[in-house]
Amino acid sequence: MDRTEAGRIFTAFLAGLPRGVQTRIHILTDADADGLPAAALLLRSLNAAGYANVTTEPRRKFENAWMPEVHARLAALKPEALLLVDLGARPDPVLPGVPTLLVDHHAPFGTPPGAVLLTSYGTEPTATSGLLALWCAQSIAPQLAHDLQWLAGISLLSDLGDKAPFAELAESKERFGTTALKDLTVLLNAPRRSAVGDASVALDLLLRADTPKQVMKSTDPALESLRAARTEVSAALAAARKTAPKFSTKWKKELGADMAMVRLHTACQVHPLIAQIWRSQLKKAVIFGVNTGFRPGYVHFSGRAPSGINLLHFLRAHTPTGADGTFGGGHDQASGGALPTPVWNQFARDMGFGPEMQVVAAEASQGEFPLTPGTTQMPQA
Ligand SMILES: [Mn+2]
Repeated sequence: MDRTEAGRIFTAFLAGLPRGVQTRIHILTDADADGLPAAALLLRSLNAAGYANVTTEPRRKFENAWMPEVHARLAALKPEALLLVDLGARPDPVLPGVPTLLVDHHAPFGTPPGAVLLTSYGTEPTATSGLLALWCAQSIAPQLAHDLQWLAGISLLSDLGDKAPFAELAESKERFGTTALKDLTVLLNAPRRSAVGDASVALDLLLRADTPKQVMKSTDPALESLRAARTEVSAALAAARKTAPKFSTKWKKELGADMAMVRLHTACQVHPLIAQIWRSQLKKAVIFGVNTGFRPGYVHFSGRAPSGINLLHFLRAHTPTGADGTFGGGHDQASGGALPTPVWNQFARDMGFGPEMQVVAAEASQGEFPLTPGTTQMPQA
């Protein structure tokens, strides 16, 4: 997958749309600082190329692109084409009969029937969704893609870090300023990690922003909202960092490493950050952030593995009965899942952990679970 190939797939998909530039296109994207700039690049370049009816929204807390309640919300918008961005790829249908393009870089489980998968998975280095979106944008609106090149830089910083092996990151830093790019990346990632977990403010900001410096200097109230989310997440992270990991050697032979788990209880999505922080200290172990307070009735966990250890394959080989199709998604060295509490308890035992990783009913049902005003609570199934 490269720029030419991405542009070819994207323009071929657009050429097949039922009503040309009048087609109602909806973009559902991941809520992180890869998915958000990717969606902004796609929507703004489509607009610049004459597509007048394009809308977008970020995935909400707990959501993935294969939940019936998500499909119902998407269907209510009556889209004539659907773009799923940075959300993984699974073989199950999304909106049957609606032309669907998936733009993604995670290890796919499959492709929905009739959908087109534009993925960088399998190409090294692996382009982020934001970089794929830049390549798509370049194929239909080159001037705008040039002006908004920094959106791809943010996606690279967010998913691959400062050393991302893509010339596009160096170009972003050179043209738009390293500090502003980094500061904005941190802020864009905050809302989806907050207890409410709604990143629409961050996405809206990217739909009107010209440059990262202009955004960081602005008095836009959206920026204040991102800063408040950042403060909330920092506090949750500081609390979670106080807990020490527990270890299991049970799967050392098959996995190639010891396993460690750090347990935390917060409505904020900081379990991936905890895994990342401990990874740098436990260089030879697979480390999981295990969050018992993220979603009522569930345990969410996020793992990081040393290079050479394929955590994704290990998890897929040990998928427990009762897991949904998101278990073992992500990347070879960054994978995890969400399990109903009883399924988690069995899984934690199977992984060789004792009572310290068991979640009892009373604890599972307590905790802080604020809901976004105007949204409905997710089903507990
Ligand atoms: Mn991504």
